[in-house]
Amino acid sequence: MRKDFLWGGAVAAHQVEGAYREGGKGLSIADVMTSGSREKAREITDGVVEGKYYPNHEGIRFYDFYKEDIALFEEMGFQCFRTSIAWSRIFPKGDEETPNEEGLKFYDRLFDELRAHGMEPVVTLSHFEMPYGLVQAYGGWRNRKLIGFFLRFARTVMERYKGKVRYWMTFNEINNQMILTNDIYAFTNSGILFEEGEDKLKTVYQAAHYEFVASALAVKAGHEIDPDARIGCMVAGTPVYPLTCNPEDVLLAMQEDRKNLFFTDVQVRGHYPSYIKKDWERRGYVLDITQEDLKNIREGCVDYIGFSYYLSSVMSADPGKTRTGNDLAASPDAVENPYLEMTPWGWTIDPKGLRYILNQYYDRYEIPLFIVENGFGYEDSLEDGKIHDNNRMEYLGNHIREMVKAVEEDGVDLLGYTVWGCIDPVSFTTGEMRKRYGFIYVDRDDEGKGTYKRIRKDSFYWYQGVIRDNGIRE
Ligand code: BGP
Repeated sequence: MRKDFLWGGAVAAHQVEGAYREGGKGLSIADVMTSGSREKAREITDGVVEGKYYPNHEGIRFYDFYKEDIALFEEMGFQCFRTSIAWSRIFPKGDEETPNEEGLKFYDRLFDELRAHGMEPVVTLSHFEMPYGLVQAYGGWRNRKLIGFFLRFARTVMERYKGKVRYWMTFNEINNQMILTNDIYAFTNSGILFEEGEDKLKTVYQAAHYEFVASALAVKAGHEIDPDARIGCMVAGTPVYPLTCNPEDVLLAMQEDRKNLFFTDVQVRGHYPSYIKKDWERRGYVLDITQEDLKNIREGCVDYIGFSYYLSSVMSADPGKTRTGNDLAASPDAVENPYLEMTPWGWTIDPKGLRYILNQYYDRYEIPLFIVENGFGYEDSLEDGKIHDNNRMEYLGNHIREMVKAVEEDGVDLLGYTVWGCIDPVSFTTGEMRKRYGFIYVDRDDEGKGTYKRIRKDSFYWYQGVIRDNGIRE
């Protein structure tokens, strides 16, 4: 592992901060999503509706408790901490000309606190929490105007936190919106609410294009503002395997994989790959793409690839095979992997897939990588004030071993590893609290009841040791 390898944890503003109306904050898209469950999808409401329950409004009150939480992270030995800046704290509706000073001050305090405790902030600009005002007034990222609003936001925070924040990422899991089997991802990625009969794929391609331009402009601006800044993209890293060695399956898996790789291809290499141009041609799509856009994309390549890793998927060309029905698989053709177990939320557990994808990215792009999310969502139980989360330690341990092999045996250049939800956050896909990820338990349930007390789980002490040893090797 490199000497300056960054061990730490990750969250996103909307899943932990709460205080959704404090300090001049505007509504974000996460503020209009109700809670859901494994069985029932979260509902997107038209503004905040009386009588409905919105778990992100309170989060885990990180806005109030960040100092004591950071002290706990320090105790674990974190060298970095990944979070996002809630765009709607800085530009409450999204299209204002001047930023909200109170919002900026909150992140000054947060980043100062992290630095004072020896942690490098790793910051995502847009993590599923754009201002809801941009959805209402502009239709989200279906509108080109969003590029300007995003760039104003990016410049504002990059200038303000110059010297405090060195690691940035532009759009969280930008490739999620290709999952068209569930409309929620177009909303959380891009603030898009589909209309009846709309060609969803075309809309998503267009939104992604505007985001590519916005991301590239932010990378260019960030480098001008602070030559020391390292600015990455962020994708959901999902390896795609063929079910069999039947060439039909292999080809299908490759095509499916391109739905993910397309995003890194553009953001790392700075141009659209030919397979995407052919896809548009075949479908008769003529998108709003200017020569200047293409120039900006070319000039705004990212410095590193940040990615999340949770699961892998499998493709089969055989219509007789049962489809998973898992809405996280981008394709309705995804089938179950007979070799892998799943979490109670139906996510495959595949540590080797992490080594696989680290190598896949590094072979293809040869730029540094950063695992900015990996974690185990589980319903922990509290016994006599303790949480014995052995399965989390096993899950993370197995992934860390594969990560170390990718670096030390395969030669992948990896900047760091941050465990998702290092302190129990509100789940993104279901809005639940019971799907817990943390090393630190937060006393809050799915109805929002609880004391918000923080309790160290067994994994807290375990991760402390992993960081001390700089990995696991046996
Ligand atoms: C990723 C998101 C996170 C996060 C994580 C776990 O998709 O970037 O915001 O929450 O997945 O997902 P969930 O919370 O739904 O279990």
